[in-house]
Amino acid sequence: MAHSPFDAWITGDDEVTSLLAREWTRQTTTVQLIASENFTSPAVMAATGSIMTNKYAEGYPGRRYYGGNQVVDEMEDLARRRLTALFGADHANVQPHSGANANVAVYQALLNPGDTILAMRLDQGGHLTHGSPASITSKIWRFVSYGVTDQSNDPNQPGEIIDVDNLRELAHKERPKLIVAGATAYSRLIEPAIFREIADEVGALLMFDSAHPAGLIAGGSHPNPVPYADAVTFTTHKTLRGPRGGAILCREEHAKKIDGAVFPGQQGGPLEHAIAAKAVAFREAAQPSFGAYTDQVVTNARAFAASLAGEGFRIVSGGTDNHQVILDLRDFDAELTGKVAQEVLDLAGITTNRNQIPNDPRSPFVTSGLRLGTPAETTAGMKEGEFAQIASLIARALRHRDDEAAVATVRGEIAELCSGFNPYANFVS
Ligand code: DSN
Repeated sequence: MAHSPFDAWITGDDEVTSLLAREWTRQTTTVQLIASENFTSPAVMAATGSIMTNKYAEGYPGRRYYGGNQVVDEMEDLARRRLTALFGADHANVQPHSGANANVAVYQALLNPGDTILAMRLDQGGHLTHGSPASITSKIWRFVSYGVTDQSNDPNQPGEIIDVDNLRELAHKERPKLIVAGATAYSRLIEPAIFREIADEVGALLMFDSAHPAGLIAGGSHPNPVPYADAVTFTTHKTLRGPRGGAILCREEHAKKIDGAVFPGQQGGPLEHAIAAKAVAFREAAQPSFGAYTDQVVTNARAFAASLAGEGFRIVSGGTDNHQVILDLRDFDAELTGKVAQEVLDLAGITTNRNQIPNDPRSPFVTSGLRLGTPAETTAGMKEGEFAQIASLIARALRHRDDEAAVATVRGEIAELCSGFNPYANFVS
């Protein structure tokens, strides 16, 4: 059985050790294409599993409600300093447990209940916290949604990009207090400058939810929203390749309110072990090699999209500028749903998630789309050639989805491919 670096620490608990070993095997013998996942460095994992997990530290450095925080204060200060330097921001809050918490904290800090927020439609790529009826956000604030342009057959302007005219029109009509830029299932560049321009036209604040592209921004592959936005929120575990968690960057004028909204507004004790791991990740993201990594993430996504198009899939928006490729499965096979594709690919050792596409006639549970991402396997060292191979294996598994032996053959080929690209190979004993 494969071992993870942590097995030695968990002696005498066979159930947990065995589950960890199984997950270790799953992650390293199948292909990870969830666009919001990555492989952290062993240093990030070690900090996440460190002694900092023992400490209560409600408050902020120098202003805690518990004793014994001398070292923790230095650690949180280090994480804040590294993060403000990485993005050139005035102020950082590294305590949010997730991107969702970070978003709600910004709303809570900058708005009153009932204020209007203009954000992206969930079924066209937005996030639950951008006003989904299922999210607490829609019960506290009034959301108005912008979407994407219609699909077109012109290969030079395929459509399905943020409809800036509609965004501007809605902003002028609704006069939102806050405009939210950012998405979770959108493969095109989101230009911060145009959002700032529209926000200024109507006197709105601007929040940039950069949960997905944060690493691409840190690596210099995408433009930095910090000079344009009042607040920038993100998760630390997607393209940024850190531990699970969130963070907020903001202008100095909003710092006190945003800190107060995170704690005591929403959260209790910060996860100082996660903050230690965030500090590690921010340092890693500041290295020149991280920029080479994020450039490769985008290069791989473009190559992947081209290969998938060659297999007969329609690529939503005609391509990608980031780490995501969103497939419309209907051209490939009108009967194939996102749900079935995800399940078949799981059996084939290819981990993906189903996703609604713009104007999807199917429900969010079934969907006509599949979201794919390149961050994790790029960390493992895969390049354009490997992504072309994965595209062909995806198509083969889906074409022969009723043939168990054919799907099992794909799984074998995937395992063979992964054996050459295990990001933790040096740690397997
Ligand atoms: N779960 C995240 C994603 O997969 O994009 C959004 O919160």
